[in-house]
Amino acid sequence: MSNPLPYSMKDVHYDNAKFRHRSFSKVINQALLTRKIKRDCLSCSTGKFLVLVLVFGLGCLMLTHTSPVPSGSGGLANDRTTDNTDDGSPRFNRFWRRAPRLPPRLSPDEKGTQSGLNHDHVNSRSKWIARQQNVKDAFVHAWLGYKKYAMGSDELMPLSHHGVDGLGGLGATVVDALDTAIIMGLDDIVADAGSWVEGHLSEKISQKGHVNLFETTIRVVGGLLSAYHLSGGDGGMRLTNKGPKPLVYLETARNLTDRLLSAFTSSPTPIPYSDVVLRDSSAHPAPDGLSSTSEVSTLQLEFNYLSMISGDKKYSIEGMKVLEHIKTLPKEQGLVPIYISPRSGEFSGENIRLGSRGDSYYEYLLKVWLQQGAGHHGNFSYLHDMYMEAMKGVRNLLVKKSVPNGLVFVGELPSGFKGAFSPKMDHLVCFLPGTLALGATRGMTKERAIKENLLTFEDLENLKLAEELTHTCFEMYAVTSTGLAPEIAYFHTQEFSEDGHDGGNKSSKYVNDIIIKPLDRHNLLRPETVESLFVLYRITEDPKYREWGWQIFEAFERYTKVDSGGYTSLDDVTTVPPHRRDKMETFFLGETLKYLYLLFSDADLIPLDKFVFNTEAHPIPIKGAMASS
Ligand code: DMJ
Repeated sequence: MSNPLPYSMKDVHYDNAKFRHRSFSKVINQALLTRKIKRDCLSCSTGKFLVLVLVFGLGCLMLTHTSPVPSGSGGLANDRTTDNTDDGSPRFNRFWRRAPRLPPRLSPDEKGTQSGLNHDHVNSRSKWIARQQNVKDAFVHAWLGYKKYAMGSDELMPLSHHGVDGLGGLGATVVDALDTAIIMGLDDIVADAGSWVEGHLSEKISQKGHVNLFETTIRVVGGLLSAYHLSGGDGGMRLTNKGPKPLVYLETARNLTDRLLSAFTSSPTPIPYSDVVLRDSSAHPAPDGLSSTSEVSTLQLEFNYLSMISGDKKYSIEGMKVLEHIKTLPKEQGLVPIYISPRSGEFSGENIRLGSRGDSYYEYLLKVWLQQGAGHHGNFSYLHDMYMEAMKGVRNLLVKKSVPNGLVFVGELPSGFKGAFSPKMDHLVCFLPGTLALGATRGMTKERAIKENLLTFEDLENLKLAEELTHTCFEMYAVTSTGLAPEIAYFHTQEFSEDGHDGGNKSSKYVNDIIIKPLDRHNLLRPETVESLFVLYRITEDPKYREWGWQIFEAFERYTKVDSGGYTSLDDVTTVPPHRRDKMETFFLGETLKYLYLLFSDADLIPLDKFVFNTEAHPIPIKGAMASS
């Protein structure tokens, strides 16, 4: 049996006429032939001169030119070294056995990547540009449905063609969508939304009743502040010329936040009440007297930035008092109960989770610290300490693996540390991988952070957990019949299992790992998983996150798009076709489509080392970072 030729020998016979050697005799023959053909021309003295120059030039070329044969190329490289003199100049005898000019030699692996590198790069870039355009088209479709049937209402009911005020009646979809339209370069929508804000929002603010402090801050104040920055407000950047003057956004945000401040000033402790009546700037606690821990601690990015651009410190002072107060409260490994009392200032109950009412407490510990320049401005390091301690608590107390296939998930402690562990994970928890990755590298790529030796052991642990949890969050989509995640999933563990409640996609490897109970099967078009895919892609540069995002986007297109305009929530993601609810949440435009668009964009569009996204995906500049751009 003959041995196959080693790779280097096969490569010598590379057959490409472009690179083939022409012998010296061939060159002379060809010159004489040319001379014969051109005899007439030779009769003129210019012609003779040109032929002489040609022959002389060719001779010089043969003497001086060396083929760029890379080292390690077997026989050919040896030929070249023996042909060279000590000082590297070629000998005359190289004429007769000079190596053919070969293309650069590549190992089989390199061949796979490099030979098609540019081509693949161009192909892949145009693929993502096209997919990004699909997301933009989806946003336009969502906006046009809202504009046609619900302009000025908080949300669109896309099936019944109505608007509904589920958030107090401040036109929340307009403001939530505005900065997404700016980022996507959709000038017509920016003009529409901007002129609605200028013409109607202040009046609504002065007339409306009840609003929730947290929802109004993250969606409306946050949206206005981002629109202010992205339209050139504080001189940072200007992505649009459309809409009103940026000052309109700032003044509207101030008018609204001045009223929201009553939630702080009416409370006997630094913990604000949950609700505000806008028209008379009064505030009161929720019926049970309690505020959500995540709600009172998810106002500070917005209030700090408003203080910065307005020059009025009162917003920042009130907001930061909450975090300074929570710093003093007892915690177990940094984890906190999901309720807090504005009356006593203490946590209430023992329920611990990173889903609803707990989630963005952990997110803002990190992001407020990042916003303040990660310790470069003022003394905010206590926030980072609280964040790191809490993440250690998450790893120690809440992270487990499913059976049979070992998906890593974050469960809950509904009765506190001494009570039983529940393998329940809200879709809301899928914000966590993005936050963990951001916290580990502070927005730079993993490659650079590792090269510059910037990651501690704990950062690496958090990054690893981020990658594992992002996978789990993606599988919460892939395991269902529609390819869309349920609102809540349970994980099959040694202690917990429940038959007959799988996601419906029997070809998923994880169909027995993830349990979806009948009451948890709805999908509200939520953003958390695509948010984490975006952050993980920016940080790891692993294209799988983009592919997963595209798969999720396609499922939204297939099952939630409403022909007459808009997208709708679903009742049950495990059955096809899914029964549709009649509601398009504002965060579908404010967050879900924005994160998908950014997932498919270049990394210099809203870079993670210059902006933090508030919990509603409104980008806010990091203090001091814009100056270095
Ligand atoms: C959004 O309003 C915010 O992301 C909030 O922090 C959690 N819930 C929704 C989206 O799911």
